[in-house]
Amino acid sequence: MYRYPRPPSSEITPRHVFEQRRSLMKGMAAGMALGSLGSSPALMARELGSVTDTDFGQDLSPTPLEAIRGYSNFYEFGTAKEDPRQHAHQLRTDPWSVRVEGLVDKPGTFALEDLISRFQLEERIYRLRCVEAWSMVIPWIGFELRQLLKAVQPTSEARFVVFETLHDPEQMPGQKKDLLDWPYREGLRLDEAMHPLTLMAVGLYGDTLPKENGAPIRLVVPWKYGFKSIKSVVRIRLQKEQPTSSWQAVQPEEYGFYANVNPNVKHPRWHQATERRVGETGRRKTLMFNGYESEVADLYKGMDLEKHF
Ligand SMILES: Nc1nc2c(c(=O)[nH]1)N[C@H]1C(S)=C(S)[C@@H](COP(=O)(O)O)O[C@H]1N2
Ligand SMILES: [Mo]
Repeated sequence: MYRYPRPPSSEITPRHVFEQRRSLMKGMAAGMALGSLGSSPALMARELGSVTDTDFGQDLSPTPLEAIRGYSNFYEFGTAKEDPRQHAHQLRTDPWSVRVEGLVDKPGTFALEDLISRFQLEERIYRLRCVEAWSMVIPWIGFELRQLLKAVQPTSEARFVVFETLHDPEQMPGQKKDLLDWPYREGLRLDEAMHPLTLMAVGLYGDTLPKENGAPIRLVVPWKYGFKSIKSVVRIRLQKEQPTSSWQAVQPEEYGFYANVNPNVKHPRWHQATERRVGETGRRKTLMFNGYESEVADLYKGMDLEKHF
């Protein structure tokens, strides 16, 4: 179903991802096919393909762009919520490429513009629930990670997918501090990575990704706590062993490998049964798997979710 909750026009940046894409593909034949598009995000979303709204309730009105940009976690640029907005401009995102390697038949280094032109982009309006018990609703633009994984052809040995953020302490001064096991690293089971909800986002609100939100390409796994959705990805590796994520490495009792949003599994520091939607005053009940239970529960059938938190 096509549905685009239209934000106030002041929140829409007029340049949109398609103009970016057109300029990236300047001189290429594909650029001509995009030439007839109008500038409205709604039209753009329709042209991109489907708009997936997996919630039939009222709780998917997107959080204003200013809040999404101004309240974020990106420890490479500082630990306060407003730090990334202030400092992420230092990140150079062009040129950018993503190396995909490990247990695959066709490893490769993909330039960002190749990923954008090769895979079907869609708008997906997803909840994002941070383990710190705040949440947002973000209208992402991206492609399903499974498209990229299929392209590199995982071998029968591959069980897990590891993601890494750029490691460059000159551009990302937070990496000079002993906060995390840099570069920021996350992992998924291969079946989680192949799930159709799992996105590689290259934009939000109809534009390219703001740097503070993980430009130019980041992972989005909407049923897991936000820390799994690693930003500014440069490397994806398929492997046999379950990896240890950067957060798990520093605080294994707080951050598990699975990190599925679960109101029934306690966390030592934050109450997980409810959450504060950024911009709202009251609290909402946290939904099992962040509201995506019907789509993802099968992935965890028979697993003890207290133990595999
Ligand atoms: N590289 C990197 N990725 C990261 C983080 C980070 O500090 N560094 N923070 C994570 C956390 S804790 C959250 S909640 C989300 C926040 O994404 P947003 O700022 O786009 O809302 O990014 C995740 N990805
Ligand atoms: Mo988070």
